[in-house]
Amino acid sequence: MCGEDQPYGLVPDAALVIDGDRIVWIGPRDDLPADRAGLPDRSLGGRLVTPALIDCHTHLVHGGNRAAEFEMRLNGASYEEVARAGGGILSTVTATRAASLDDLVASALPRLDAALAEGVATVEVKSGYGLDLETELRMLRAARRLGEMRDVTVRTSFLGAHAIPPDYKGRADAYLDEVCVPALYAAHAEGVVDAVDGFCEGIAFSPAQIERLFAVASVLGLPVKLHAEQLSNLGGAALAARHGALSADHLEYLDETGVAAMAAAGTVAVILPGAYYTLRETQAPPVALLRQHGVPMAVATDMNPGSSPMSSLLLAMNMASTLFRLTPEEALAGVTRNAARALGLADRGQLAPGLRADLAVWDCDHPAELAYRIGFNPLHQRIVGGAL
Ligand code: DI6
Ligand code: FE
Repeated sequence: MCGEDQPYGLVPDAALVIDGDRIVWIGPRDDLPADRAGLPDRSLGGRLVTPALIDCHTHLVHGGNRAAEFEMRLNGASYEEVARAGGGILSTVTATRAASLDDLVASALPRLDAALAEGVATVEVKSGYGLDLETELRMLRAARRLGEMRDVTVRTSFLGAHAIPPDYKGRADAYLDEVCVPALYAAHAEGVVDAVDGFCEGIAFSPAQIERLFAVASVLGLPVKLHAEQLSNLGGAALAARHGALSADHLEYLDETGVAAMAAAGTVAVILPGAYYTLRETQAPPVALLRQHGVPMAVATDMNPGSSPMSSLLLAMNMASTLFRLTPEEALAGVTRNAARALGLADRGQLAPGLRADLAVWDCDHPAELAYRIGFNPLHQRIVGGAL
């Protein structure tokens, strides 16, 4: 079992007591309090148990796919060139606008199931491929519907500030005022949004525009997070930190000023090696600086049709270790404890009394195996809210 203190918080020959959907006791089996000893018990066969995994950054609801753009890039075009040519995010916008709620749910379900099969029990899903009020809402409703169809907690982030739609080309401020902000109000009124996200980048929204969006989030009492410093350094992470952001995500071009601002604000660094890998980025996020400043690091898939068509969180752990030099222990904390924090969820991500009994049971001898293997899924079973 993986609890808190030791490396990985590993407790050999452990017992864990669950009451309802909560963990009520965890420790060495020999220390099990006498009043617990008589409870009906179930052996997990000496297997490794961790908190169920949390994928804290995905775009798993979207229409269509971008295999054709993948081919373009292999023929020499860069991600930014594809985006400027009207491809990229905007081609997914076209496909998503054309998709019904049922279509969006049906196409996302196999991707969600792939995540669950790897022990995921909490997943964040973003809007951001609608860029009009109706489609942004439809994406968020689809995400919520997925959460009703499966044993998983779905957290939704409003990402209306993901790209500028063609009819607002060159008029990002007008898009924010006329579409994005009204859509956010509508999503909030409908109760389908847990956080507000944005893409702060030369090909998307400026820091000043993100700041305006975050001011609205603050009025609505919604926490914020930000795609920051993915392709260039605009100071997005420091901006996010100033607004008390739950997380700043990507961060390849983050500098030490940004790292320090995140550390001071307690903002989680979500690193997304799938996008780094897919875009063949060469600048890695400043992991050593993040570590040195004590910024908690989370790891996620960024599961999206363009820059990270990857549904495997276990693979993201491996890539975070091999490409970014996270230790396997950091990678595991990145998909459990720190991922929970990146979503503002204090009730999960660790094995401790009082927390949700969301567990993953693995056919592994040691937790390092989770980040070590490539393309192999050692999950034995998921236990979600105490239920097998
Ligand atoms: N950065 C990303 O990596 C994704 N969104 C973003 O802001 C990419 C989305 C896409 O290419 O469809
Ligand atoms: Fe993303």
